[in-house]
Amino acid sequence: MKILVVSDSHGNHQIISDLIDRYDHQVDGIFHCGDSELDLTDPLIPHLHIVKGNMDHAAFANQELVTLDQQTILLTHGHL
Ligand SMILES: [Mn+2]
Repeated sequence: MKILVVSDSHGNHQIISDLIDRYDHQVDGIFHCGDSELDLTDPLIPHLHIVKGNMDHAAFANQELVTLDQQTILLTHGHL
């Protein structure tokens, strides 16, 4: 299993878009650990497992459990 983990992009939409363009078809999942500052309606969202950070205003979940390849991953920002 290969995953890509990113966090705290703080409104840098371009870098998340670039990561998705480059890695979406090379990894089993892209995990954003919060503070993306993306909107819920952003077209990048369907490409991500994403949670809420302390600087996010969108109603992402505070944590998410994702099972891939029989491995369970806890996705959280960590501020809670
Ligand atoms: Mn933060």
